Amino acid sequence: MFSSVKEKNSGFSFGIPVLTTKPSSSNGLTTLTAAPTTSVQPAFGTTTLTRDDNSEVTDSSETREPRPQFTFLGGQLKLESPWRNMDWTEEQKTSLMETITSYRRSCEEVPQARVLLLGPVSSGKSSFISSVQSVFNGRVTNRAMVGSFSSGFTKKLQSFNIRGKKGEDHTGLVLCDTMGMSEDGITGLTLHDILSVVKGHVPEGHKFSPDQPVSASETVGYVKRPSLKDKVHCVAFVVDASKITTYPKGLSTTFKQLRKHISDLGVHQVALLTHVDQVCLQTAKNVTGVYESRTIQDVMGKAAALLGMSTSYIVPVKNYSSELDLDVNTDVLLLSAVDHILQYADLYFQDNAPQNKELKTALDL
Ligand SMILES: Nc1nc2c(ncn2[C@@H]2O[C@H](COP(=O)(O)OP(=O)(O)OP(=O)(O)O)[C@@H](O)[C@H]2O)c(=O)[nH]1
Ligand SMILES: [Mg+2]
Repeated sequence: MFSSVKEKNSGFSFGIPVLTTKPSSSNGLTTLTAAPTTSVQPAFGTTTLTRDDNSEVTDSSETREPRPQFTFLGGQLKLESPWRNMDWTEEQKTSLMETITSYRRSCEEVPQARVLLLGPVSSGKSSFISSVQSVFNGRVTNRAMVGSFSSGFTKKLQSFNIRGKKGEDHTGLVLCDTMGMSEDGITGLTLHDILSVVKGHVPEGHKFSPDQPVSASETVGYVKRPSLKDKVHCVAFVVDASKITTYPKGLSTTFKQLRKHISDLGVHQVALLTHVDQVCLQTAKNVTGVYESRTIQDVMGKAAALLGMSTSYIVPVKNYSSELDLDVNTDVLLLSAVDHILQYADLYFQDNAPQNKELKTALDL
């Protein structure tokens, strides 16, 4: 039913040259430079990156054993073959759009799969929703950003029906946007409020406030007895590739706690690794290189450690941020992420479909 990406195991791990973007004055393009603190540890041969002060960071490790799996290209580490296979074509884009548009839950009771995006502030949650909408709209739009940029950050629970191509009905997917989660345990969305959303108690449009936890007595419109359609059916964590090594230490503990509680509710979880264009120059130039980039493979490993989940649940994504036009490769990557999410949302329905529930209960007895 779904066209999943196939993973290949390469089993190498290297340091990440974190790249920062600097707007170029004349042509409006961005240039990528390595942050001054970057340590470039890998491989053989010589790789040269430029610091913010334009001095060169050179890594020459001729004494090490050659590793034939990848080659250097333009100062970047490039694997000789991609570690996940992806078909970067218009046909693949069309096929993924059709799969997503025709997606129907394995559970009649629920009209749409509700997927909650969760992640630190500015990780790219709203941008992902906006980017997916753009693909289906056929042009780059920033609808999900309404009300977010004006106040700085997303504060409310907002659900977005993903519409099929122009003139077509809604897909079977609703993406739910929230406030950025707490990185320090003080600001941002709390564990309590997140679990209230997952359980389906929080009404649409609810404005989160760390001082006012969601409660039956205080929250206007609190859903006391949520039905299956009110609940969240899959959680997609969103983390920023360019911040993976600088997120506060406590964030990993928060993610792991959260994952345990969400798993206890029977909800499957996946993750989106955004901003991949900001950690790999080749991918910034051409997103088809995403699964050939050693840097991104390495960041994926670090994201997996941060989230406490296997890399097979994580997909890289490049959101539309400053672009004005759609790019077919970026679309394929975005649609593959949606396809990936839907596979795990569907598992929830398989587990909770009345006939399967009866079977599960019988097996549990
Ligand atoms: N280069 C690049 N920029 C991105 C990407 N995703 C998001 N951005 C930018 O990152 C910034 C934050 O993105 P948002 O989508 O607002 O992040 P958010 O997670 O919704 O943030 P909060 O609502 O504040 O929690 C914006 O300036 C986006 O344009 C990406 O994949 N690549
Ligand atoms: Mg947002």
